[in-house]
Amino acid sequence: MPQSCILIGAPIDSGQRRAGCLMGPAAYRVAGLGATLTALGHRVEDRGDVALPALRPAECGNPAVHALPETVGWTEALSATVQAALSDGGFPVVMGGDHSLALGSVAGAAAHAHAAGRPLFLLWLDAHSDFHTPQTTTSGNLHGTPVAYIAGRAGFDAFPPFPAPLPPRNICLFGIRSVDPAEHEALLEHEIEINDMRVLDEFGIVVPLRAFLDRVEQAGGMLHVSLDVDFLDPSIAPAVGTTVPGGATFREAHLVMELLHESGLVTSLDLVELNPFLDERGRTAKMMVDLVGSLMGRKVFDRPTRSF
Ligand code: 4U7
Ligand code: MN
Ligand code: MN
Ligand code: MN
Repeated sequence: MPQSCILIGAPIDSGQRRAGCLMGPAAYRVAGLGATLTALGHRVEDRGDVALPALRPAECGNPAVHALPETVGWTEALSATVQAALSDGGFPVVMGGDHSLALGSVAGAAAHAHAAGRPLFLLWLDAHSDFHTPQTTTSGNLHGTPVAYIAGRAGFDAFPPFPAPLPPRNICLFGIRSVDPAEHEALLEHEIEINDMRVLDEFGIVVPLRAFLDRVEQAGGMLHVSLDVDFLDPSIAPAVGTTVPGGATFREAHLVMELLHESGLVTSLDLVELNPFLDERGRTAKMMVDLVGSLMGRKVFDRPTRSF
């Protein structure tokens, strides 16, 4: 089904300390994200880059935390932009920017879903669990915190209250292989679905992903997908600051996207953590654009008479 894709540039790099993620939106445009979607039959509207509002002082009690006022500002701005795109009947594609942008993008999706009376589900494709609070992070990098905010954990007083926090059961972490001790302890207390690489090695991509998608469908849910470049193995996606070996292969990643497309359930998308300064001749940006192509309907072979 053709969608009205709304591209939203989020040139955010306040969620971590390595410069470069702010070039992400430009790299996605250069790599042909819009043309890829148009070629698949979708309408595409590029709303340009979100602007950072005037900053207010902010405090969270942890002196290690980096750039809190900026990240709060981006959260407010992006939340409003994503909510508006959904209200316009669009399919928001947020071009990051580091993963702190998901504090805002998922807040916007949650506000929309709440107003529409539908439950929101979250698929988090990442090497990391991103389940720190501003108090537990030792790096101080807020790109490691969005899942905790979305799940309604305490400690985000500096941020706008998360609209309708997601029940942990509505959150699925997929591909993780780096979890800090404080995150691990907190995850044990929440019923978040955790498909770490150990699980995916044993069962493959299909069984755990279909099981989650079945739950989304049965609940009549909306589904936000947050794709961190480091979900992918660094050998196929080097342009990221936080590489972790043992990530998803080329075909595993495309299969995730193909299954998501066939489900027809995805309602919004983040592309995060691309650092074009670390790329090799644009290959990571192109890889990400190709994955969006699979998510939005590109097929290896289009079978007219049979669906999977
Ligand atoms: B990303 C980390 F310590 N957990 O808190 C931290 F390992 O958005 C990494 O998934 C966070 O890339 C990674 O800094 C955040 C670290
Ligand atoms: Mn992440
Ligand atoms: Mn990550
Ligand atoms: Mn990262």
